Amino acid sequence: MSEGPTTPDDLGLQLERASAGDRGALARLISVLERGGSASTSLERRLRVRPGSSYTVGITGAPGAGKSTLVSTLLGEIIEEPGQQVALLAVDPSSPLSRGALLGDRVRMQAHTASPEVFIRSMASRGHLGGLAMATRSARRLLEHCGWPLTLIETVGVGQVELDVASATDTVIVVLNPGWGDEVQANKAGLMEVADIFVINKADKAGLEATRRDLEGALASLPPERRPQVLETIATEGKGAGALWQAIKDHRAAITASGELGRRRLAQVRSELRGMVDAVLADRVQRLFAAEEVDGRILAISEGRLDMAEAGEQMLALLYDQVNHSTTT
Ligand SMILES: Nc1nc2c(ncn2[C@@H]2O[C@H](COP(=O)(O)OP(=O)(O)OP(=O)(O)O)[C@@H](O)[C@H]2O)c(=O)[nH]1
Ligand SMILES: [Mg+2]
Repeated sequence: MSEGPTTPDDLGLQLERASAGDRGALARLISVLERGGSASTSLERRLRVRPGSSYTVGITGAPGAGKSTLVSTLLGEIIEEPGQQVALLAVDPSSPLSRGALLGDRVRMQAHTASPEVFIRSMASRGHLGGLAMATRSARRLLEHCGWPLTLIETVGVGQVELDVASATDTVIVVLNPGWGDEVQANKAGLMEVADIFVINKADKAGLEATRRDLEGALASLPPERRPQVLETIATEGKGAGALWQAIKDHRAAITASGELGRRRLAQVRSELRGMVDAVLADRVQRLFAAEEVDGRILAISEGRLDMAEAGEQMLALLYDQVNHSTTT
């Protein structure tokens, strides 16, 4: 694969092309974001939020819940509307276990890759511990900048990731199955916190009614305006995809009218900015601890010659020095 654009001139040109609908240019720019480094930073500097121009939907759920199958049928439903365009960012878990599934995804998604209304890209989730890769958030902004009005983000929900998805998307869909597993049960409160729409997929399987009762029982404690819709789908047969698309549109209309969307957007920006600063600091702290002068202090603490608080302050002083040095050079 080519290295893609790296000089600022290249980036500007590719961004123009991507904004004019060139999907190859868009794919190359996402690769720039994934690689990180200075080219990525200079691309980021060209991206501004375009208020009110786009919408993001997160789809999360346990491994194998049928998210990709569901998304694929949903894409079909969306582009049936004249003028609709939609981008999908599928966040691959780095686990090798998922390789087979990803191959399956590609085959399923192939039906859509040829249509000009759809842009599909899978992204690695590595690089940001357990969470939604920062590059995914950047890619979402790039898509918005390039005029894509709707972005779907598929992530495997394991623990923290649901919260991550909620802090990066406007409508959150949680996909469950009949007889939802123990890990989902254990995390029920967390899921209820983030879900705007629950989908019980694989509604052709046993245990559907019990799962619905269980879920609705749990949701009854929420105030009516915050109570998520519960839908049933059979993704492999395309059943329920139309109702899901309608539910997404209804949710969007409701949070737009109530002002909740505006609050969510501010929270998203806060979370992304915070994540960026955290990542830079973590990188600096890691480099600090790789330096030799740390070893002497560690030895001194372990031999009782230096106290932990004093050593901590010295380390922070070193960190500030490092920061000041790097901003003046
Ligand atoms: N019976 C039945 N099987 C389904 C349904 N939806 C998906 N499946 C099957 O479930 C398996 C997993 O589907 P995927 O769409 O890959 O699930 P996923 O949630 O994207 O999986 P990961 O991305 O690996 O977490 C596949 O074999 C699908 O064919 C359904 O509604 N009913
Ligand atoms: Mg999948």
